[in-house]
Amino acid sequence: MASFKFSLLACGLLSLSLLGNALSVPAIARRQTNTPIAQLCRQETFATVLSELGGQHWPGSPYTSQTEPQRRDWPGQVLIYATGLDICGVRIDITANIAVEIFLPHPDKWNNRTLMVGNGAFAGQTNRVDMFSRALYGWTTMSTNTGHEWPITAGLGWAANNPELQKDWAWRAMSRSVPYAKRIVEVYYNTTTRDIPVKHYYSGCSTGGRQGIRQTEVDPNSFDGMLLGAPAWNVRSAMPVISRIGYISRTFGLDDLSETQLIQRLYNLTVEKCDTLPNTFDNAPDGIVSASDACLELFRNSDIRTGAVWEGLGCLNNDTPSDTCVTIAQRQGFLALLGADVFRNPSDNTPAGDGFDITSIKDISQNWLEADIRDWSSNQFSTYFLGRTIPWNSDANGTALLEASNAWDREVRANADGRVLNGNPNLRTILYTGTADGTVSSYGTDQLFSDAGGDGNANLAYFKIPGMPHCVDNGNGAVNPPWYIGQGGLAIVNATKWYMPNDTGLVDAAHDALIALTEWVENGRKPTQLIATAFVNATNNDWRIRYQRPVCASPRRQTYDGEGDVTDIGNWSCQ
Ligand SMILES: *[C@@H]1O[C@H](CO)[C@@H](O)[C@H](O)[C@H]1NC(C)=O
Ligand SMILES: *[C@@H]1O[C@H](CO)[C@@H](O)[C@H](O)[C@H]1NC(C)=O
Ligand SMILES: *[C@@H]1O[C@H](CO)[C@@H](O)[C@H](O)[C@H]1NC(C)=O
Ligand SMILES: *[C@@H]1O[C@H](CO)[C@@H](O)[C@H](O)[C@H]1NC(C)=O
Ligand SMILES: *[C@@H]1O[C@H](CO)[C@@H](O)[C@H](O)[C@H]1NC(C)=O
Ligand SMILES: *[C@@H]1O[C@H](CO)[C@@H](O)[C@H](O)[C@H]1NC(C)=O
Ligand SMILES: CC(=O)N[C@H]1CO[C@H](CO)[C@@H](O)[C@@H]1O
Ligand SMILES: CC(=O)N[C@H]1CO[C@H](CO)[C@@H](O)[C@@H]1O
Repeated sequence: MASFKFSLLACGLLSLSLLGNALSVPAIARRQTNTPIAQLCRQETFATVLSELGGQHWPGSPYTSQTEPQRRDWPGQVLIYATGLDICGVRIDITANIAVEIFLPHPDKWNNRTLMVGNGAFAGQTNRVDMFSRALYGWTTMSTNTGHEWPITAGLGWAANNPELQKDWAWRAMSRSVPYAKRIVEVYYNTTTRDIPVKHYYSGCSTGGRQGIRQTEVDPNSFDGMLLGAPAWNVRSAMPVISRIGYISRTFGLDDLSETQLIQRLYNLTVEKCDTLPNTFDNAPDGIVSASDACLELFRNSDIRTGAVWEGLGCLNNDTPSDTCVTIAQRQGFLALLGADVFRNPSDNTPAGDGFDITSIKDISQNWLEADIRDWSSNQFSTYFLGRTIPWNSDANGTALLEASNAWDREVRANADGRVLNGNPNLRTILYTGTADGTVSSYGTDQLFSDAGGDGNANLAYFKIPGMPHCVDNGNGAVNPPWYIGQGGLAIVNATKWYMPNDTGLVDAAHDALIALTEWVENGRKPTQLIATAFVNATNNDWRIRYQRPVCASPRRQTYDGEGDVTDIGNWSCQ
């Protein structure tokens, strides 16, 4: 099996690098029908669906204009007859702007499952990397462009004065793409006549997580199982809160750039003070703050001028700015960034945001404090989505932004409601988040879990991964904790990283949450724990295993037995 996986992936990369040259590759699986993929992957094969559902088929049109966006591209050109891989790729423009893309493995290699993968942020483009990495393992994968073709790096201008495009992004592109893709699958594999019991899955993180829930609201029968990471479900509050991050960072002087140094020092201090904490479940000296709530309390309860907990930042009670001093204002700004208490909904005075875990400070910094991002997340959101520029500093409590954002969501309907994950007997959901997530706060994901019925929902399993930033390790972690559970979205980091480590044997229900989900949906085995993996250096494509640790489904928690090597999985259990 291991060598099968290896040759499959190796062949894939080889033929990609030769850009579709007809090259002979070794047989990688014995076919039953022996029908060459080129014979199946023809425009005529899809003609039925096209005439039935409308849309336009674009065989083999290369996506040369999209090599850069989001680094999610297939490295090379589009495949339509990926002969060496035995995958048929097809893109259909359902409307003038909504496209769906589908990768169809050869029928003899198909695992009878489909996987819709989600997108990220406001970017418009099909997510080919997540599609590709699972198609190699026999999944039929599909993805929507969310209704616009626009690299995230080009900002949010695509949405300007265009609520229809915004609705496509919010839910409509997905709602058109899912049934369309399913129908393609039906026809391509002849599933009805052959009586194949197809199971439909979903995997996405951040906006991708939100899209899965939103699609389930539109059609509760869309999927049999969903793997949802840090769903950005609360868009209407999150965007104003992100604007507030810009406001706070400027007000408290966290944006002058000794920033990297400053943020690193604040982060280091949290680890120094909270790596282990008495009277909490975190007794592991592993450089990872697991009991982050208790840690935040420790900092909040310590006098900002004289409290010993702040000592490591220099200039305690002597607020003279210097290279080695984190000023009192900056310390206040640090706490303000983490809190939701400043920013309240105008209607009912409830906190607009959920606050961030204390160790998410590096993720906050990387994702929101940098000047170019701060501009698009605050000003561009209000300018292009809300229809008028509401500057980050127009209103200290954010009332104007929040009101406009709530009004916007009443029309566009981007927010997703976790209650839809409860009470649907045909839907199993695995939800996960990282406690160092500074983009979609893990407290927000806690809220979603609670809305969805929490531990009382037998069809829901929730994993909180200590030390994991947003969706994936985005390269800012000095610690690099075990976070890998086969989640989607690694394409955000670097498209050359096909997330499947082909040589580590991790593509199984113990290590890979999507495989665990299939076990649950198809065999009734609900996952109670997953083994999370840290690699030697994922940023550098070095996928050798560094160490592993269990992560446990709520309400249990990964617990160190108190003795021996903290990187030895044998010294951990779910309690
Ligand atoms: C898919 O379903 C068909 C029909 O039930 C079955 O013959 C085949 O073995 C299934 N394939 C897999 C990989 O389970
Ligand atoms: C579908 O399968 C049935 C039964 O095997 C077969 O008779 C029919 O020709 C197939 N249709 C297509 C379009 O392949
Ligand atoms: C933070 O801690 C790391 C790891 O201990 C260390 O390498 C780094 O120099 C520290 N950074 C600062 C700014 O203190
Ligand atoms: C927000 O600030 C405005 C003034 O800018 C004030 O009128 C309003 O009462 C404040 N709202 C809340 C909820 O604090
Ligand atoms: C991992 O690789 C990246 C990219 O090459 C490099 O910048 C980083 O220093 C490496 N990290 C470690 C811990 O070696
Ligand atoms: C992706 O990673 C590869 C290998 O580490 C590196 O050469 C390349 O520059 C990276 N690409 C981007 C866009 O970061
Ligand atoms: C051990 C092993 O087979 N590793 C391979 C995994 O896939 C990459 C990409 O094809 C290869 O470069 C590795 O050699
Ligand atoms: C149960 C178990 O595997 N314990 C391990 C704890 O860590 C030490 C190394 O520090 C191992 O020797 C033990 O086997």
